[in-house]
Amino acid sequence: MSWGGIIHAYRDRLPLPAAVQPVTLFEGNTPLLPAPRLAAALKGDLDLRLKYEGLNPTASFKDRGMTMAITHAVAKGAKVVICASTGNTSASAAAYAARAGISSAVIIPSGKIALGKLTQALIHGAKLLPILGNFDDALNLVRQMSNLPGVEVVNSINPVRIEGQKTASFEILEALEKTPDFHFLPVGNAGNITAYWKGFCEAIPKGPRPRMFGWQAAGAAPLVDGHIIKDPQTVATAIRIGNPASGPGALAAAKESNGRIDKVTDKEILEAYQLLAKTEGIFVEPACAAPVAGLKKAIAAGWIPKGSLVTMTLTGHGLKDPDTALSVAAKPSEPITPTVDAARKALGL
Ligand code: AN7
Repeated sequence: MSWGGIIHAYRDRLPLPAAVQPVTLFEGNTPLLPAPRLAAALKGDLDLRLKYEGLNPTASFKDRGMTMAITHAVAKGAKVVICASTGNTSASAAAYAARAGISSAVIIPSGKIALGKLTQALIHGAKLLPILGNFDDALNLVRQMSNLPGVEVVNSINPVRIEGQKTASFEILEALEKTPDFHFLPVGNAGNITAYWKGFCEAIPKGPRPRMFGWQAAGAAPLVDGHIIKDPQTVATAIRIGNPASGPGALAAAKESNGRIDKVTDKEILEAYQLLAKTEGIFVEPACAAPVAGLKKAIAAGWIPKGSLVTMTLTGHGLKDPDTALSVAAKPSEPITPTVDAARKALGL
């Protein structure tokens, strides 16, 4: 069967008006890659599989929820979709709105959006509104604008977003034909961990289900620290969020699954980011490295029994944030005259 997107694949498990035509870019159906070299580098005796969501149409997991949100918005007759975003939601909303022939407006924290995400929103024709504030301030503004006529909010406070994102859990279970012991993923506004847990609960009604391990950045870890963070800071701008809208869903997922929400430092995130790229050939944006760093911490702490099957979501592609990649990678050498001698000398061959 050819792939036609998550609504086509899972329509019977998604809430949709009967006759509606999906707005889709054929999102989903992302690979679940074995990662033995990364597992070994983390000193873990485990079977690690990476759900590479950076291979969605706009290069992040947001497309699963956005096909649902834009399909609903069009069915309701919305003319404009609006969202607050740390970048990926805005890129996805802009693309799916273009696909549907409606307009989009995105409210972003000024100066804190990765270059690729900003580029995507602009090329798809979104109205981009930077604010003097962070993501939490942007979401607060969007909530206050949600009753304007013809406007539909497509943040994950819109419950159909969560519905779309839960399909990643279905795909993991189908690919493995068994249940992972653990599932690791980053946590920002906490919609995705809420969605994965919903997906696992629906697909495995009687259990046992994966233990959910969600990871925040240490400078933006309200769910670990137990209070709102007024001025969240992290190199992982995607998860620079101090007051997550779906916080209760994340805490419930961790509690009900006997999992945990924990944090890792920016230093640990940047180390894990490079390790993943170098050991497995998989390039992600910094937020995705939070669960990689988290797995290292969990293995060292003895939380992962030998032989465990661990799945991990890599939420966005590395090309989203070239600036961070260039800031940590080795610099190219100076230009040479193109002779074998000069090339051998420069390359040490
Ligand atoms: C790559 O785009 O919040 O815990 O506005 O872009 O569901 O918020 C992005 C979040 C993880 C966290 N990884 O997911 C936005 C936004 C990447 C992300 C998260 C985001 P949630």
